[in-house]
Amino acid sequence: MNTLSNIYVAGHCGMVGAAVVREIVRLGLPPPLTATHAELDLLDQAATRAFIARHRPTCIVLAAARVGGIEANRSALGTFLYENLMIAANVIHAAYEAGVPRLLFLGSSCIYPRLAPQPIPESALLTGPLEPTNEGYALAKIAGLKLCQFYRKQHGLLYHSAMPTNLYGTGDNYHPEHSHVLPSLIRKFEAARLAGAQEVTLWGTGAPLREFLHVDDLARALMFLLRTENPPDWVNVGSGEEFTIRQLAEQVRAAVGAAAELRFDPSMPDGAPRKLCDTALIRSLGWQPQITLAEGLRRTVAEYRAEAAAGVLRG
Ligand code: GFB
Repeated sequence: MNTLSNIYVAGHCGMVGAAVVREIVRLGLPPPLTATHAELDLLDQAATRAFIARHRPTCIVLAAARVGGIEANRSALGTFLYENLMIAANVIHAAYEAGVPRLLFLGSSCIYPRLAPQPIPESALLTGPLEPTNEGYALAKIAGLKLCQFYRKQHGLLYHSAMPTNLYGTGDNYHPEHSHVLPSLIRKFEAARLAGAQEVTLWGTGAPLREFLHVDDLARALMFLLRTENPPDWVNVGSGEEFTIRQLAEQVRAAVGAAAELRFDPSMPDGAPRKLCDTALIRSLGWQPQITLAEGLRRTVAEYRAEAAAGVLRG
């Protein structure tokens, strides 16, 4: 069976899901099956089972999730655990019951221990304590990854996972408190540029290191994995380039064309000291990132300005 003939993209309105839909179209594949949150609440097990049983997709990309940056996670650990656990359990189990032959589950590099060896290999999973600021999200993503791995073994279904590093790009969330660091810095520096502000306040110390991958590179990796005959149970996806938060802020400031000085608020959390993904495995399969941070920032700042001008910024 051609498992790419009827792909259900769960979470198609989100940054990752929308990028996957664009990649499916770019590849000339049949238009994917989608359902908005209003049409289908993935927290509702019965509705999720009924939808998947009715449509019987040949493949599911499970990109739907409750996501957010460090403050969103830290302030709602229970919500991030519950909602991501339910989404994973409902969709993965409904896929199994409907005999969906392939499913690709999206996790995150935060599933690895806070002090995992760097770069972090896939084998570091469950070898140490998690980063407290996103423990809820991480536990839910670990459970989803394991459910796919166990159903693959128990039922012979090709359910596998991808663990991306910090993502940014088209359709990102720019909420002042709940967004991830890169979109937050774009919003802060653009506001400073427009207001002629002399200073931008950032969280933490600026010392932690983060790796960033443009969401279009991730979408290419996901469709690459779906065309890989025997993919790993889980595989890291990253750019291999890391920067301190301070270095990132300097690059965002330059991309925006702001002049404001950086000020750091150490009362806000730093989170994990470093989260560089070891991507030797996916590279050995044949995937490579294509979008540098400089090019990605140039595109994303332009998209941010267009969305702000059109009044359609998310978050
Ligand atoms: O992307 P982020 O919010 O989350 O990055 P994580 C947080 C880092 O950026 C911390 C610093 O070191 C913050 O102190 N930072 C500086 C800021 N200024 C800001 C700001 O204005 N906004 C934000 N958000 N951060 C996330 C997990 O961890 O990684 C998610 O919480 C997910 O669940 C994601 O796994 C990939 O990178 O720390």
